[in-house]
Amino acid sequence: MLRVIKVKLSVAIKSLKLSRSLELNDVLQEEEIGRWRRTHYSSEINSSLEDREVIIMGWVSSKRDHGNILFIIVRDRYGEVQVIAKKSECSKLLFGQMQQIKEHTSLAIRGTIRPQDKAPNGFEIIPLELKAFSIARKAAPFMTQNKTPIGIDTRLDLRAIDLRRNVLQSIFHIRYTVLNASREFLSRQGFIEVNTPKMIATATEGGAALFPIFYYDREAFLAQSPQLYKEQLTMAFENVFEIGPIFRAEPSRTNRHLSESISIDVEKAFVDYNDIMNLLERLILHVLDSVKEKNQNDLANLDFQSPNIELPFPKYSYSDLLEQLQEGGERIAWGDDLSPQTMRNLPDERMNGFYFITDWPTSLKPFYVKPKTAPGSERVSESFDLMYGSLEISSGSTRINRKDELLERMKKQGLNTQAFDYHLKVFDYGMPPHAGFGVGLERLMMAIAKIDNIRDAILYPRDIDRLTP
Ligand code: AMO
Repeated sequence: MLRVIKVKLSVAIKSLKLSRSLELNDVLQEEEIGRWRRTHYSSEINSSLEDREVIIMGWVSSKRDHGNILFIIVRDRYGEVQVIAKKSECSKLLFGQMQQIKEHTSLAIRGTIRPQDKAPNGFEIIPLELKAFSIARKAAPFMTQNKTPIGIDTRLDLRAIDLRRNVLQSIFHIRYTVLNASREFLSRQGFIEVNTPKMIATATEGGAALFPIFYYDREAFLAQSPQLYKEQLTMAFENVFEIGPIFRAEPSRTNRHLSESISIDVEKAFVDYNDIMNLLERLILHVLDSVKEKNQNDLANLDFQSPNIELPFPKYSYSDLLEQLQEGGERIAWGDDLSPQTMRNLPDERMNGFYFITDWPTSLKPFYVKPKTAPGSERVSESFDLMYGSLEISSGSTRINRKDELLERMKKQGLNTQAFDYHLKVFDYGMPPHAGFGVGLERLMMAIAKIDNIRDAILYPRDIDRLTP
């Protein structure tokens, strides 16, 4: 009891001392931006600005208090800058305000530039005036600098703050390059970008993984892929691509599945799956080259060398891989799917890079995938998966372009063909031979930026347990 009273008394004395040393208007207050504007980003602070006055804006990413000297690191979108406040150099008011700043506070600092070898960029700011826009109310459960912080769920609960971390900044800068490079490559190859409906009437990739929604008085679904629309669009535009969301009601909790993901979907007329594998590997090469060119610092931040690749990628047929696996002791039969666990047992060193698995059993592929046409070979399809180690990055195929064949395949898979009337009817008007693929953007990011959990390759992941933030 006595101890409790002592502690309470010392807290009261401390706060009395603090309130005495801080006059009322010394207390750090939140202010409006008013007429203040940033004059320089952190990355723009260099020797040409020595002794000049600047205004920087950003967030406090760390603070060190040595009594008479305070070091504050301010982060903006391009990096960090050090602000140093010495009691002997600052007004009493400013030093007092600087003392009260907490990590994550958003603020502006007006100050002069001075060289400092130990500071980021070799310069630091001597503050003259401070404006706090939004004072951090709490200490965040993780630091901006941490590379391997606490559990992913705690981070995801405060995702916008988590995204200030250097590692994630780098991942999403790389992702932006991947998106731009994909658009650039496909546009140059004569593809046009399209946007297809995301509220749809029928499943495309098998019924199990659908999200049903209310569509006025009818049932509808969130699109599992733009598959049928991109195929139809080859009738009008020949070469199309779409970068958009796909929705999969995945019941499993894995590090490689999301309920909402972004796919890079491509469809091309008058070609088959061999041409499309060639296009896909050139797309991957262009994306990797762009990342190496534009994101050197980000890759260094992630401590990762992007894979060096050579074209063409190795191709292994499903049947050959199966044989290898069986020889290695796997109990697996022709027609079984190749799970990531099974794939990890492949003896081949080459499996550590990109490679194709081709010619899958027709029974394992969706109804639109074209079986081989040589007599007796229909149980094998003109299809492929692009793999990176044991991770599937993309799948694609030649598609069926004749209505009667498509109807037959749908019936074999037990689909209600009437529900697909809207799709089947266009096949009466000259559907060209065509082929295409879909790349999972987040899966590709896992390969390019060595991300272990797919949730870190997307800003706000959706999975069976998470619908917020
Ligand atoms: P598939 O169903 O294989 O094929 O999907 C294509 C690619 O999308 C990614 N992907 C996923 N990524 C994260 N979480 C998921 N739940 C998820 N599901 C799929 C994978 C996968 O390789 N219409 C065909 C493509 C085509 O033939 O054009 C399709 O959707 O990287």
